[in-house]
Order: sequence, then C-alpha cells, then structure tokens
Amino acid sequence: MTDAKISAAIRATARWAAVALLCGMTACNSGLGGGETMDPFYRPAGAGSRAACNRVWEFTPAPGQFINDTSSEGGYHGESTPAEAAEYAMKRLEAGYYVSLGGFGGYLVVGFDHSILNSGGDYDFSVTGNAIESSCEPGIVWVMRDENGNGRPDDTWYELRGSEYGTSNRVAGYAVTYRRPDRDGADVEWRDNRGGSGTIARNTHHTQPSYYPLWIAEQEYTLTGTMLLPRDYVDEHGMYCTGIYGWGYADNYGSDRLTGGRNRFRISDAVTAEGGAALLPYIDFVKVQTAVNIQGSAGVGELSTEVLGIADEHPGRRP
Ligand SMILES: [Ca+2]
Ligand SMILES: [Ca+2]
Ligand SMILES: [Ca+2]
Repeated sequence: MTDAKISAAIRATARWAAVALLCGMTACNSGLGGGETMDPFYRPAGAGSRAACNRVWEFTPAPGQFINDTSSEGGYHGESTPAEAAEYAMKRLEAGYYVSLGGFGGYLVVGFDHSILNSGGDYDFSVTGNAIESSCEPGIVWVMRDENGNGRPDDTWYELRGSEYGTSNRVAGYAVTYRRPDRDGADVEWRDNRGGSGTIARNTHHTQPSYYPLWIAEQEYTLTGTMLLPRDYVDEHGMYCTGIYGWGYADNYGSDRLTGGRNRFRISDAVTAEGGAALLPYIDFVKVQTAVNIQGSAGVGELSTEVLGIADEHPGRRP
C-alpha cells in the first residue's frame, strides 16, 4: 500500500474503534448488559473542563543550557526532587514561559482534567513550541490512555508517527546516557547505545554552574526514545540553522503548525512498537521528548525541544 493508503486505512480503523467504544459507552441502556461494553475509565469533558493540561506529572529533561537556569523570569529555584521539578515545569507553563527539554531524550509528561477523544482523523490536541523557520528542534509526541484507570501515567506509551516514520531518518530505541560533571563549570559528557559520545557543551550565554538537572540524584541517567537524524545547515549568510521536518513533531515549523507556534496532532497517528495502528479511542496523558542529538555551533547550545503548552484542540467534544 502507498503511504496515503496506509494513512487512510489507519484513520478508518481508528474511527471505527472510536465509534465502537463510544457506542459501547452509550449502550448501557440498550440491553447489551450495561457495564460490559462501557469503558469505565473514560473521563468525558464537562462544562468546566479546560483545554490546557492541568498537571505536569514528570519533567525529566536531558542536560542543557536552560536547565537549572536561575537568570530568566520564572527561573530555577533550587527544586531538588522530581516532584518539585514537575511543579516547577507546571508553574512555568501556567505563566506562559517555555519549558526546555534539554538535549536528546529529555521529556515532559502532562495530564488533563478529562480524556481527549480520538476524532478518527482530525487534529485532536496541540503542543505549542517556539520554532521559527530556521530553528526547528523537533520533539516526538507520545500518548497514553489510562488503561488501568488509576489516574496515573503508568500504562503504555504510543508514539505518534510523523513525516519521518518509516524512513531512514528515524531511529527507534536510541538511548543516551548523561554523566554528572565532577565539577562546576564543566560540559556534560554523554555516550549513546550506538558507540557514539560527545558533550552538552557550555556556552557564554548560560553561566549557571551545571547543565545537569540538579534534582536528579543519580550520577548518570539514560534517556531512551526515538531519534530523528539532524537537519542542520549553514545558510548563505553564514548563519547556523536547523531545518524543518514535514509534520508530526513539536517545536517544528511543519505543515501542522499554526500561527503562535502551535503544532497539532492526531491520536489516530498513534502506533504500537511493532508499527501497527494503536487504535486508541481516547487518551489521558501526553509526553513530549526531544528527538535530536545535535550540539549546535558555537554559542547556539544543544538542540532542545521547547514546550509552552499542551492542549485539547476540541475540549467540548462529546461522544
Ligand atoms: Ca494508569
Ligand atoms: Ca531549544
Ligand atoms: Ca525551540
């Protein structure tokens, strides 16, 4: 099948799954045995529901120039545990500041006060970034349904496929281990699971003592995700630029982007690890994760996805 046909098939199946679930949810009065077909964990939006995420569950960035940065408004205030780091990230989102995910693999997990329905092919939610045409720092977006209904993001993550899915530009299962520097003012060393190594280098614009997240107690930590191959270049004026990826990524000047830096995403693009359609009738959690491992040219710093907000695009949508 062509890519277009596969897309159409996935969307048709997702729409069917959503309809089946929603029929099930409304079938409790139709003699089908009520609760047997109803999904008890689906949380419909109510009149007071808000579009934006209402909680950061986890903020685990890779090292980077914006990490531990106390200089900016809404800056780092000595948060020393993962829970405090999550609150810090939420405060920044609420105040309209970006949350930088640092280098490859850094991520943010958010939840909402309602489940976001799979429309079966329309854009369902958005991630706001700060990409411009010459500065794209793509983040892979993952979604999760609260399958066990405990209200926590401890279920299965499904990647949303984007324009690079199924091409040699995408490397699944890429992992980078970052090591805490043994002194202040040092670059952060990394090694990956493909024999590569390098540093998250310091630059003169960001002078905090360490770029290694201070709330991470371990001396090293490993971040695993999907990597996109670099698309950086130097333009005709000698300016370092990071190029555009087609669609399906956060903080990217893609075709899914609206004015204001809002990239839009479809739950029907969720795929299993084996590459099949995930067929999620709705989702409860979203994760955004830096997808590139690129040290920019002098003074640019590492490429790092920024997130300014994550929101349901149709908060009033009902089954
Ligand atoms: Ca759960
Ligand atoms: Ca960045
Ligand atoms: Ca950015």
